Amino acid sequence: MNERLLEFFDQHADQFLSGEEISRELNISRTAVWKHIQNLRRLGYEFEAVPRKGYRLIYRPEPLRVDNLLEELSTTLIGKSIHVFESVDSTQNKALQLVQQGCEEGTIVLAEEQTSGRGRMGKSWFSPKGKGIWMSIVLKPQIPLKQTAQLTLLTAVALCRTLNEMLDLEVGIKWPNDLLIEGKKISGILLESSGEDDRLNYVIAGIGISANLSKEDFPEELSNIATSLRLESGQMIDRTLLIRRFLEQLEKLYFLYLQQGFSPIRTLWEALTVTLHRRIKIHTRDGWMEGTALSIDDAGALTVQTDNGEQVKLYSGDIQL
Ligand code: BT5
Repeated sequence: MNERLLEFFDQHADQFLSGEEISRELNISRTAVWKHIQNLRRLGYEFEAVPRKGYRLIYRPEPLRVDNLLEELSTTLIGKSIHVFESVDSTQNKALQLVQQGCEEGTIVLAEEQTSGRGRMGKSWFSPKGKGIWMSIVLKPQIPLKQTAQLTLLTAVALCRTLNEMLDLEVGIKWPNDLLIEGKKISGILLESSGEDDRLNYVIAGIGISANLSKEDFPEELSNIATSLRLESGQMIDRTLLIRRFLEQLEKLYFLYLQQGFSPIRTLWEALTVTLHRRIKIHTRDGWMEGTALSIDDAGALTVQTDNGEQVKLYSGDIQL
């Protein structure tokens, strides 16, 4: 029925169709029409509904095109194996299962929807169907455990550069793991890793990008603090193309990192961050702290000068700009 309904909208592109017209065409009740529209909304379709005019289809989610991605992707390591799911609890969990089965470095998990997407420290990540990029990448660099945080910054630089190149937007990095446009969050990065004897075994880099969410898609609590690339750029985002460009950029920087260490990544990060050389308020494990963000060090830690002149190094925290 969903397909017949979509076909009917296709035959009348950009036009309003009244509930009555639809119910006649598909031979179903008006209530059934409303239910099917609601169903399609849950699948990521958007309709404008105007009293006495009816419904107009305004957004049709483009499914992630893995064949296309694999065909065009020019990387040699990242994306060698790509797993795509319609719906998962979290791509991080799927990636962990693959790691436990011995998957190769560069394996990727993508999902159209996450039902329990997560952020750091028990926070949740909103991941509606067909609207964003919800992705996990398995990396296995031979580095000491204490350098793992560098990979968060590397991933943020790769994504920020990709977005700045593809879209006419000013995307900045907020330490340690957020990408912002005009102060609103469009992407978050979550690193989950395991190691032993001070060496890293693997890291699963989780990347959430709010690509094509509309204003109505965001729940109330996110409406003032989050935004999407579509809302900011005024254009639909080709998610498959964005993923490809990002993976290519990520691999370039990852190879640079493996050859030359963190120093070149740190320089790139410093040029893209909105955190340094300004006053910040930061929520840490020990409570709130205020001061001036001075620099990041080689481990990716942030040095903050507090108001009593003391310099404090932070390894994690949530900054309020
Ligand atoms: C993050 O955590 O920003 C890391 C988010 C990582 C998500 C990806 S999606 C693929 C992979 N699978 C997963 O299960 N997770 C990863 P944090 O810094 O703790 O920020 C979480 C906060 O971001 C929330 O408390 C909200 O305020 C905000 N937020 C949640 N969903 C959002 C969205 N879709 N767009 C923008 N902001 C959002």
